[in-house]
Amino acid sequence: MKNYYSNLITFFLFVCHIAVAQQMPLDFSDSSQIFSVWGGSSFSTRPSPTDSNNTIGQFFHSASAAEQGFYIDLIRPIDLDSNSTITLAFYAEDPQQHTVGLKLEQGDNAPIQLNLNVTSQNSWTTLTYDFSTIGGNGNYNRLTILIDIGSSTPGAFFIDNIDDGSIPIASPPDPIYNYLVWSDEFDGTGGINTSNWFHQTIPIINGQDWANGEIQHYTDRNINAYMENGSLKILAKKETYTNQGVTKQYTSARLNSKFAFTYGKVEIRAKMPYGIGTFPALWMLGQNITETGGYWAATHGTTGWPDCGEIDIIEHWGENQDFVQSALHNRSSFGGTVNKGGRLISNASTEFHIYTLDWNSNKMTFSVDGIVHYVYNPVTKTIQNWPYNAPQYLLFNVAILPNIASNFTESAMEIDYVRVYQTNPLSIDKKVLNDLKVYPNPSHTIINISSQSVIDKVKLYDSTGKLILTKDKKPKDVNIMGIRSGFYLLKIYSGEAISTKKVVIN
Ligand SMILES: [Ca+2]
Ligand SMILES: [Ca+2]
Repeated sequence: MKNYYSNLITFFLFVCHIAVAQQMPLDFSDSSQIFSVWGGSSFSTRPSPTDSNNTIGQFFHSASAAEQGFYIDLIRPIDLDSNSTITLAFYAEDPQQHTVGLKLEQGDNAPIQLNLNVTSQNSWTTLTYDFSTIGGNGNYNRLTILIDIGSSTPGAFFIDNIDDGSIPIASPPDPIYNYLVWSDEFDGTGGINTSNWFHQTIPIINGQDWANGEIQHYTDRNINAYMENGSLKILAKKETYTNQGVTKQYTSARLNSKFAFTYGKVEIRAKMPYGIGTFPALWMLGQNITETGGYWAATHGTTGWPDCGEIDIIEHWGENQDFVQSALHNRSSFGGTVNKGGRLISNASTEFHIYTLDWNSNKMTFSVDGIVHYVYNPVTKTIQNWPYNAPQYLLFNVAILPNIASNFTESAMEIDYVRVYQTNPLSIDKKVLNDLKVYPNPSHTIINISSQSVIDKVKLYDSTGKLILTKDKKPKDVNIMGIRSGFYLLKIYSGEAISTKKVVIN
């Protein structure tokens, strides 16, 4: 969401710069086996023309630039000392001869490359690259594929089973986030639900301006954010408005969620606004950000941007209609960040699409309508590239950029729902406290917690999985006065142990 101009420049240089870490062999069965591209190439996965159950890579050489290609950064390097040979299966639909180059980079030694010629119309041919023939040795982290370099003829080619003979390291399965912990379906009418959302209206730069050269004021009026027909509308308008003593010609809204969380899946069904100069975003910031006027700043603000970490689930620019982008900003790269990926979807401004972030301790996966377009997964996580082990909150806004069309009057981003899922609290109790007691149960005032072990914190969830309250600082009881009667789950944390007790509030 930040530093729009440098983002835009980088966007034109690297249309789809994706830094995916992945392991050899590559058979494209894992949705994170995505090649990054440059020079006008494009990459996607698809079924094999000879076996619809086998996923393969489609490598499109556009012939629009002198040099173009495809690369993938590996979580575990290729080790030529163990095995100097790499094989891959290649398939072309035309009868021409093609040159397929394999280049190894970012290694112990200088980059090395082998080129092989192949004619393989409508059939798979295995190409064998023996790097011992050019003295290759040591480890390499990046594998690059170059097809028909220098040729002016475009073509789409299929590749599968890129194999260096190594055995992948089994990684633990990703957590499954299917337990709803927070949501807003926007079923009401009128203004936003203020138990879920906060209107951020004070400009963050000297109380006067927003980032990226944006020219709007954000207001807390229902005109700019309201619920109608089952969805939230954030309406950007052309109108003269004064806030903090500064008069501007456009208004809009910027919402902060009053819910923050670490790890989980966020699903947002939304429709973008329309018009050159509109700049909507569905995004997140670290709860610890010290940003002026932000909902959490007074209670949790300790850390500036970008060290707090920013997650842009989706951004859209009106002058680049239907291109949606996901990006990360943190100390390792911010402003014109390299940590981003996007794709074209059809009808971003006229149809609802489901924008999803799946965020666990290992990686973030961004998708639209279930199709992954970006995975962020630094091989070595540091505070610089991975401040994402702490709570983040959601922001929804529509910004106006200086290139707004002169005939723009208003346009809305519509959000049908936002849903946050985490792992089922009942499924992750690893070790329980055998002497744990919660009483009285049912209760309508206080629930006492007793155990020989020190209780670190407790969390209370309602029957839909929504987090109702968290109490830390070694609680001995939970005050449940004012909470609606019903069935609840109380999760109790003590060291490694997590116990869940059913409680009834009456
Ligand atoms: Ca395959
Ligand atoms: Ca809805």
